[in-house]
Amino acid sequence: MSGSERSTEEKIARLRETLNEHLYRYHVLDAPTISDALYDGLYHELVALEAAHPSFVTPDSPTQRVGAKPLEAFPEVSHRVPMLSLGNAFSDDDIVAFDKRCRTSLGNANHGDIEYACEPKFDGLAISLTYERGIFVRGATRGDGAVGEDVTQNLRTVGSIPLRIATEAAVLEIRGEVLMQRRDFERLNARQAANGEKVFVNPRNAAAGSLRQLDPTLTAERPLSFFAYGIGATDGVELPSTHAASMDMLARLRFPVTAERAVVLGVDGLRQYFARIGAARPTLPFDIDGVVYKVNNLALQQQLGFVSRAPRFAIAHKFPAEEATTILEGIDVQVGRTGAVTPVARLKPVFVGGTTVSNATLHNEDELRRKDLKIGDTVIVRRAGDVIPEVASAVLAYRPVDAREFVMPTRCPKCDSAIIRLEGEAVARCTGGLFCPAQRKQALLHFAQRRAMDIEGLGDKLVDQIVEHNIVHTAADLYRLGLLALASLERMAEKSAQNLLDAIAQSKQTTLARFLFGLGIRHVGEATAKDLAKHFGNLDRLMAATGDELLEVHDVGPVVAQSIRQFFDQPHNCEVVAQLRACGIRWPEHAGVMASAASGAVGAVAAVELKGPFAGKTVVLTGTLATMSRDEAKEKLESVGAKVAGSVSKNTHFVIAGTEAGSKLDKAQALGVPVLSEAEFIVRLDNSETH
Ligand code: D41
Repeated sequence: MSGSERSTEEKIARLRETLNEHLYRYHVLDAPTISDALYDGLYHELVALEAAHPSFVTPDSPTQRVGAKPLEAFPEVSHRVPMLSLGNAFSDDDIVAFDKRCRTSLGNANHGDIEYACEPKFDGLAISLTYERGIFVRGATRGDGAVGEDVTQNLRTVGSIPLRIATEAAVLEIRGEVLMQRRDFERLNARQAANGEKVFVNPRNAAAGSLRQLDPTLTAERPLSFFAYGIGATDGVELPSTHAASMDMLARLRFPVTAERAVVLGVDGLRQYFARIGAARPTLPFDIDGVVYKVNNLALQQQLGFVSRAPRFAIAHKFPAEEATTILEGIDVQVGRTGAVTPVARLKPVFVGGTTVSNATLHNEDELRRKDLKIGDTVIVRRAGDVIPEVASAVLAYRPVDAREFVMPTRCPKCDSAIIRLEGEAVARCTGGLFCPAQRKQALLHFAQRRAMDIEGLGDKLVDQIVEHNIVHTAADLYRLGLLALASLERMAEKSAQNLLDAIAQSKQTTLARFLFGLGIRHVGEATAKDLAKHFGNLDRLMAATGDELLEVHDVGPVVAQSIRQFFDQPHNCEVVAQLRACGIRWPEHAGVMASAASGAVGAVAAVELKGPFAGKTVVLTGTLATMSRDEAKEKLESVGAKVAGSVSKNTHFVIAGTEAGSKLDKAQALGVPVLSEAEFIVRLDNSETH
């Protein structure tokens, strides 16, 4: 390299440092020290130098934030460590219960009040940023927690996200929320309106829409912000021992971390924090929908672990619902799967809690009377975050003289059968049963859902059509569908009709628990269906069980037992079950807990064949898992029918790789054995049947 080249390279490096420093001061510290015009001047100087000397361009140059080409679609990214979701708390009682759960679970490991790290709950989109040896290499949306979308080039345009950080770590993954600050949102909407373009309803939607642009130059024009709230996968870094210290570390690495974070002690500390942030909420520059509490000590977090996909060590405490007033224009009725007739408020559309609401459930007749709602009333509509909207009350002072009382119809609007309400029951029901198209639709959707028979592609619109055209009456009819009947439906090409038939055929191999849940017996949810399947092991035994025998099942009480008995006492239901079996629906049967207990046999429960991704598979664990210990992972795998082996061979079905996985991972890759990330592992566990 010549002397002049060296000095050009140095000049470029200096400019880059200067510009990065000003970006940090502007976007993260919110304290710029130079004017926008001066910044732009320096920026264009760098652009010109880099254009003349392309070999000196580095990935962390501020010029690399823009200019990437539009994508056709976002590629998928597997999260190495799952992006868990957060449980919700809405009341002081919920918080007391959360603290109690933590203290109880920690038992002796904890003395006195628990220390909690608290932060506002940003109302944006959860994302992950991966840095390798300090360079930003990948940004992804949360997706389902296991697999998200690669939005790297869009995230590069976000000024507060550093393209390079001062760490030697081989991998450091930062998690946080992308959002749009209120001021930026107002400005963007004004600009959109002036250009005759779409105006966004709220900052969250604006942020989501901006992040999901396939053309990064469009994202670059949208003022997005980022706040970090956690750390995901790491490799080659020592993490501090508390969440608060991790956040301090991120702040030192120049990530935006909220100034509103705090560490408090016990429930009283949580209450004070909630009150403080609640009071500050209107003056914050961005929308928040609550606060988040996390057990501060990371070792204790690890010990608390998680349930399903939410950590036990953290909870989101949501702010009370937002309210708005509007007019109750009418009350319609909706017929559900079990025939329950629900009054639904038809409202003059009103903007509340971030969205426009035009319908709200009124639950049942008694609730309606208790609230004294009349058609024509001015009503208060309430909505909290992602919770369904409800009509809280009527403003009696505004009641018009011609306000009308709601009268529950005596006949079903869908099938004209009688609607009756039994003594002591809150709900009125359509007596049409499966004769009623509304009930039939709901029953079919329930049967086909992922957690039941899992018939992919059998959704709302399709069920509407096959029921309206009288092509399908019962679930058994699904298994007799032909290509011709399906292909004649609206928006149904032959290819999608065939896909649906394949999905229906595939659903025949199932488990007893899924099948039972799918039948839609009142009070038999997924958990009860699993308990019943485990207890009886076989459908005929369950169908023949007396009320008393049913009561022996774990968690089955008199109401559930009676409902099951009533279901199988209906010849019609037994007929459908028989038809379904005749159509080839199969599940592995076993002796059942009841049978083996009765015979006095010890350990006589036949090896149950489970359905699921790990059933009968040989799995090897390697590396460190972030959300559970090695023993827990082994236990979980075994409970879903896997065999956990110590070494990788060509007979290994999966290797589950945590962070810092070593030679086992190399061997798996050499042998072509599928490797799962921790996140993929957890999502698959969730889809597994357990012993
Ligand atoms: O501000 C937030 N929206 C926020 C979200 C936050 N401050 N902390 C969070 N912490 C977590 C855990 C404890 C699971 C790492 C979160 C989220 N999760 C989260 N965001 C979206 C899904 C989960």
